[in-house]
Amino acid sequence: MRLSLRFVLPLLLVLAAIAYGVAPLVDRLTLGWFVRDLDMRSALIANTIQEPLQEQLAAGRKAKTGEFFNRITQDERLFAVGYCAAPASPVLASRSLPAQIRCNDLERWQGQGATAHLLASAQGPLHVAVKRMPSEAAPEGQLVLVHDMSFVTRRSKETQQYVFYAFMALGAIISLVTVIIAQLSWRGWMAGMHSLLRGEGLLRRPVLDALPEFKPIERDLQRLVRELEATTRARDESQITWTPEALRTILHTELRGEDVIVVSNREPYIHQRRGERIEVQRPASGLVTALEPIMRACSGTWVAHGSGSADREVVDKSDCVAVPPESPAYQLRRVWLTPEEEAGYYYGFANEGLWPLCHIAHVRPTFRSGDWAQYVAVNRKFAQAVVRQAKTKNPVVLVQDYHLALLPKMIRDELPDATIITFWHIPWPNPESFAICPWREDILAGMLGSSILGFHTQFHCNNFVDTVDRFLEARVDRESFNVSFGGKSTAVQRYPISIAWPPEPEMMAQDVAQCRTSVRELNDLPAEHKLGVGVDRLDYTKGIVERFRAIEQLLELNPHWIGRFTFVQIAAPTRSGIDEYQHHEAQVRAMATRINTRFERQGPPPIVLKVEHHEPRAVYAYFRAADLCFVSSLHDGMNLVAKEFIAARDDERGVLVLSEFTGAARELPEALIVNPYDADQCAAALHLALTMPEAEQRDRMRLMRGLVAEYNVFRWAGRMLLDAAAMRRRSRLASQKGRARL
Ligand code: ADQ
Repeated sequence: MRLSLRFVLPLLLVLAAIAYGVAPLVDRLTLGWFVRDLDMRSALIANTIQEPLQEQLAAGRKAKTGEFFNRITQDERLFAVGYCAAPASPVLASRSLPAQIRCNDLERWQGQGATAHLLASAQGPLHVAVKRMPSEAAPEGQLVLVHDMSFVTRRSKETQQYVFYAFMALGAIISLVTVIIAQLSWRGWMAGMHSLLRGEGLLRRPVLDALPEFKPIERDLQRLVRELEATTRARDESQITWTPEALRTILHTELRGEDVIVVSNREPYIHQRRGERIEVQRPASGLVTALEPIMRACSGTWVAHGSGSADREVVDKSDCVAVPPESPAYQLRRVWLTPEEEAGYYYGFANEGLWPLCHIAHVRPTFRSGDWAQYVAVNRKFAQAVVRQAKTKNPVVLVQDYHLALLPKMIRDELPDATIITFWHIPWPNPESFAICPWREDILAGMLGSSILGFHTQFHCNNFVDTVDRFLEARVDRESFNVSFGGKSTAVQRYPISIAWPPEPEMMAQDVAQCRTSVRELNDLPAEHKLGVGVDRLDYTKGIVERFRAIEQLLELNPHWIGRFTFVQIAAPTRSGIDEYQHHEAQVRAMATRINTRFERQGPPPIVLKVEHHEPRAVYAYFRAADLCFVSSLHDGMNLVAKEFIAARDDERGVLVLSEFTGAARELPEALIVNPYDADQCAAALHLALTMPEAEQRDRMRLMRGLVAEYNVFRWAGRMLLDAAAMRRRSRLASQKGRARL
């Protein structure tokens, strides 16, 4: 638009100037034509009246001649007529003959050129023509015919106007045509650039389509591009250092200009009211760390539940707020939930139903139809928000977790061309366990609205595919791990999540020796006291009870450690509105008290339980201060705490004791892998950890650090985006082939 104005306005101005410049030229030209016309007219009149006039003159009827002249000047154009018998005689004329015309001065009207015949008068310009009219009585007789030329001035004005309007119309037409051509070629150029960037530029060229002789060249070029692409990708992926920058590059090269939307229950920024002030909180979450670089790079939209007390105060009229607050880069679109919706959807169906169902942690899932109804309604609310936020008909939508299982299908129904990547952060159980869900088919169908469905481990992918095979009329391809259902295909893939690497410098600011000292002082422990840590949400799936049982067993089997070893359990309160979580917290507290009471006589307590949220920096200080970290989840999709502990140990010391039922155990065989239900085995692993030589600690830690560095969270997000981009390219190619066949 701006471009058009920049072009059109100057063009119109230039044309207007030309129109004004051209007008006098046109005037001069038309004047010449009119003078010639009037000359001819005068000659015609002279010829016509010659005979009657000479008769009257011969008869000597001068008065009658005057009347005759007056009569013929009634003609609209003929202004006056006069007759000179000789240069010295008086003029015999109609009443209107201007006084400047005298018989002794007639030569002045007989010169060459248009202006020689012009006479200015009060009535306007007059044209004077002198015609010879000899007779026997007056051989020098001359007839003067004066025509009114004011109509020339009127016409000249009209002509000027017409010329001006004609140029303006011409300018408008030229501008319009130019703007249309410019727009079309700009769009075509942009489309060409986009398709080139997507590696299909050569396919879209209508010229190549139209000329069959170019087909073989086109095919060769396509093959070359594909080969280049494949080798570059293979090389890139093995050589890529996965950083936020690498993620941005992928977005710019593979998904340039695409509309990217993230949807999760939890929001990346929470606005809380603290008296007069509004505070912005950033939940400590691996998910936010992984997805924020994507959002920043593509200025996308993140749709999430607005849960902060001041969230409504900062949004605009479409419920959006630009974040991060310090340098806004993308939109956070908040979805509002009523207390009933939150109770049914979040606490009810998601956390009392799906969470225990998928974790198989021996807590019975509770399924209520009221909760299910809220779950469906809230998923629909999120879907509507996504559809409303979509800027194109084929956005890339990243759906997060078990709160939004129905969302993929709901989005697919509205935006059939969207690329929907769903990531399931928790485990997927075997078909027998999943079968107890009364709405199992709806959940599966909802998830199969995804283009790509991701789990942390191959084991969870297998379980999901088995479950679909058991309960839906779907075609399952076990070689490619593709599920076809309802005419759409879903790729089921493994994308192990991780943490940001390297960790933020702020986390490592205090050196390990300082951390060891300060953490021990803070907990009243002697300087050389052995320290173990556990960091979890206070959730029954994390195996905190089993962990304490293992510590008790350690002290029972190796009393040497009583008073010499303390385990600090940092437990963030979570979902405390749910009965099961309240019972669990009470059980954990009671157990810590019982074990501490049992071993209290001999120095510091074996367990320090801190039921509170800690800032990431404080959590890292504990990781760096500890001799071991114990992760004893009964079932865990991945478990990021294990990876954070490894990241925190740049001194290459410390031992990780890790439950075999975590996704992390499949990637970290150098940890001491345990069955958390086997207290003896866990106690033995704790003893091994506390006595492990430093060299062995270093060897194990080095290997694990290498792995976490390489398979970090940016790789997790990047792999999904690369697969989505490839899927989009394939489907575009397929639709072009389809068109070509038609
Ligand atoms: P979670 O069940 O929440 O995540 P986890 O992967 O261990 O489990 O992540 C917990 C995060 O919270 C870690 O970053 C940890 O540092 C932090 N945290 C825990 N307790 C804390 C405390 N007291 N104070 C401060 N921070 C604390 C779900 C799945 C996992 C999966 C992740 C990511 O259950 O299996 O690994 O999603 O997909």
